Amino acid sequence: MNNAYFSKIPVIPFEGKSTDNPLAFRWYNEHQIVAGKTMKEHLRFACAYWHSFCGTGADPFGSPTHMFPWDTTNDAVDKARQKMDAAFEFMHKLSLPFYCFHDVDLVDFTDDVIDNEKRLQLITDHAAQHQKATGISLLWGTANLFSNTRYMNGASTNPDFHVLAHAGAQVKAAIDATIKLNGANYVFWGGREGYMSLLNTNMKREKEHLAKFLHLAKDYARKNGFKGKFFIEPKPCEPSKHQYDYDCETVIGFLRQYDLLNDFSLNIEVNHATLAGHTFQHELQVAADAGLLGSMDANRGDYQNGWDTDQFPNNIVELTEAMLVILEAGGFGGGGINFDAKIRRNSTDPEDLFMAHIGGMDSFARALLTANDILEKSPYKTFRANRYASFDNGKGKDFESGNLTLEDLRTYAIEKGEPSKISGKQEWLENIINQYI
Ligand code: XUL
Ligand code: CO
Repeated sequence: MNNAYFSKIPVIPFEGKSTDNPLAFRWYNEHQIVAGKTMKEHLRFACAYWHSFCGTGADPFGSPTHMFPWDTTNDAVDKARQKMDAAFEFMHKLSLPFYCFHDVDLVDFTDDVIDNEKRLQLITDHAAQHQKATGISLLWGTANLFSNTRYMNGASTNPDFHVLAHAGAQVKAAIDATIKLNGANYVFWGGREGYMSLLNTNMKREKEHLAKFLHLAKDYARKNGFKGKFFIEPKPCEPSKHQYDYDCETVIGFLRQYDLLNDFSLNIEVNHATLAGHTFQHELQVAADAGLLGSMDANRGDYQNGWDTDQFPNNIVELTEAMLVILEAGGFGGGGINFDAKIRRNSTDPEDLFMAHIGGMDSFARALLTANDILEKSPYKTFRANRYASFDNGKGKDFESGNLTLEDLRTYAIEKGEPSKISGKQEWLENIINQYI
C-alpha cells in the first residue's frame, strides 16, 4: 500500500476507550459482534470524496486554506490519479470499507462531453486497480448536476431542453462509471432541481421532467446490468430556495406518483433533516416505515445558524436515536454511512482529516452499542408497544381491522365515559438513553 501522502500516520488501531492516543479508535472495533453482525457490517462507513479530497476550505470570504500535497501537476488525469492514490491510502489507513463520489470529484471536467467521458474512463481504470488492491468498494456514484454554470436554472428541471440533455449525458457517463466500478448504489441529489421564483417557473412541468429523467436514467442503468438501488437524497433548500425533494415524505409521494418506488429509495442526511425542520430520527423513521430506508449521509449542522455546515457528527444522543430506528428497521437497504462532512477551514494539518473521521466512526459505534443495549435490555420497546395495547383486542382491534363505524365510536365513548390520562413518559425515556450511553 502506498504511503506517500500521509506517511506520518499509521493504520489507525482500535485501542479501546481508555486510550489517550488521538489516532486510535475508542469505540469502533470493526470485528466486534453486535446483535449478530460485526460493527463493520452494521455501519458500512464510506468516505465522501468531495469533502475529503476536493474541499479546499475556501468560503465566500476567503481563498483556499487546504493545500493538497497531491496537487503537483497541471495534467488533469495525472492530478486525478495522484489524488486517488492519496484517497485510497487514507481510506485504507482508516479501515473505511467504502467510498462515494461525484463524477467531477474524480477528475476535472471540461465543457466537452466526449473528452469528459474519456477522462472518466481513464480515472475509473485507476480506481478499479485500487479497489482490487485494497478491497475498498464503491457505495455509490453520482453526477454533479449543480456546480457547472449551465445548471444555474436546474439540470433535469431546467426550462431549456438543451441543458437537460447535457445533464443526461453526464448522468449516462456517471452511471457507466458506477457500473464499471461495481458500485452498490447510484444517488440523485437535486441541488438545483427546484426553483427560486414562481414568477418564472412552471412547477408542474418541471416535476414531470424530473420524473421522466429519473425513469430514463433507471432504464439505462438496468439495461446495462446495474442491480443496485437508486437513492434520492432529500434537502429542503440551498442552493435552490424551494427544492422538489424537500424531505422524505415529499420524496416518497413523488416516487409513488411517478411509479418509481420499485427502484428508488432514500439517502437521508442529518443536517438536511435539520434544515427541513425535522429531527434526523423522524426522517429515518418516515423512510423505514415506507420500506425505503436506503442509506445515510452523516454529518451535523449548527444550532446557531441555518445553513448546511456539514460538520462531522459527534452528537451521541442524536446518533443513538438514529441507530434505534436503523436497528429496528433491520439495517440499511443496500447503503451505509457516508461521511458527507468536511473539516473546518482552519483545520489544516493532514491528521485533522483522520481525527474527524475517527470521531465520526467512534460516535456511530458508540451509538450502535447504546441503541442495541436499549433495545435488548431496557423497557423502551415494551413501553412503546404497550402504549397501543388498547388496539390489540376488543373494540380497538375491531377499529384497526376496519370493522367499526363512526356511530360505533360514539356508542363506545358514551359507554366508557371520559378516558383517564396516560402519561407519555418522555423524560423517563430520555433518561433511558442517557443511562445506556
Ligand atoms: C449537498 C449534499 C451532496 C450530496 C451528493 O448538500 O449533501 O453532497 O450528498 O450530491
Ligand atoms: Co449529502
